[in-house]
Amino acid sequence: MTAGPHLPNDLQAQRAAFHAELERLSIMPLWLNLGAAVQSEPRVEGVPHIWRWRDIKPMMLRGGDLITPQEAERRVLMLINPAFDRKSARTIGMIFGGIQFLMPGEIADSHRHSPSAHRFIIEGDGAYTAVDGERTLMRKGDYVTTPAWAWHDHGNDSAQPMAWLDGLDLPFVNLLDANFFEDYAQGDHQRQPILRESEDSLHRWGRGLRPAWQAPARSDLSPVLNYRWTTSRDALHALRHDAGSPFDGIILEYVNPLTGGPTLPTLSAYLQLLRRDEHTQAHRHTASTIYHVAEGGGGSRIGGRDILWEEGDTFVIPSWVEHEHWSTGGEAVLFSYSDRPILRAFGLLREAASGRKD
Ligand code: GTQ
Ligand code: FE2
Repeated sequence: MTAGPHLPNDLQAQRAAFHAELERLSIMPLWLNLGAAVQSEPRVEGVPHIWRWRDIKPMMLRGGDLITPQEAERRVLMLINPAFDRKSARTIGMIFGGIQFLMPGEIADSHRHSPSAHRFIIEGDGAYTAVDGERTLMRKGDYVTTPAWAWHDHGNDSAQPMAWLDGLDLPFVNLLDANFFEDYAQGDHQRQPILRESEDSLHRWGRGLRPAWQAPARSDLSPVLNYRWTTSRDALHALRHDAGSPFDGIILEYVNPLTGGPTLPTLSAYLQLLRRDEHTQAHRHTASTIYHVAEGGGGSRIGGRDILWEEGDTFVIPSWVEHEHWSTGGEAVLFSYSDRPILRAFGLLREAASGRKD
């Protein structure tokens, strides 16, 4: 396998010539790059990282003065893993995270694309997102879905800046060379018409009852537009006396009510409560995760390094890196999302508790 110095000189020379000729034919011998094909476990390029809200917030306000959403298409501060190409639109694994913000009175025009998106509201109260003819007013802590190829636009009719964490499956879609985009703009119309009452999708599909006269448009996407913070948080606290997961505490997955599965084909999202003095056990899995601190503070030991976080911070845990979480000085609530459905669909999901003995 290796062309070591113990080889006769003529064989070494013949191999080198052979490899050079192959390369001119765009052919590589597997034995020169065996690691590209087989690895005893993932060699993960992305690194654990935290983006702090105290760094992001002032940049967001400056960005608000410097560029309009129209010029930007979407005014988003992309969170790019330090180990990745600046132009990769990749935060970790097969997922992207970015901070989008709208100043009072601003709108972001309608468009649609083949990547799937969802959002978790960080700050502000009352900007809207419209998706496929329904508009929802967003509040801090809401979780909003934007399925692939759905028309969507955002607008801030409130008096405060509005910021949210965007999650998209951009690295996956780009890897598959399947990224399509379309502008809605039709003459003077930069925004799609609103065809349904606010909360329509919630009443129709999100209450444990469904309209018996109507079949859902499709079942592989959640028909619920906005999973309200008050509802999610109430559910979390209602279950607070359960043992929960040893690795995640009380953790709830946002689900597609039609299937019980993830809200989007490529993204799963969670809300988790770390109770006072809770310290979870370490584990690792092949799903890559982006965390956002919704409430409180604490820390995570990720690959042996402690990252301390507080409300508004966003951090990532790469595939197959051991991690554990704890709350500090009270309770903490973490929102997170991962590429788990992709791994699961292809039989690539692995999970293992840490071998650590306490
Ligand atoms: O809000 O429509 O962060 O299309 C990246 C691409 C947000 C959006 C992003 C997008 C959007
Ligand atoms: Fe979009």
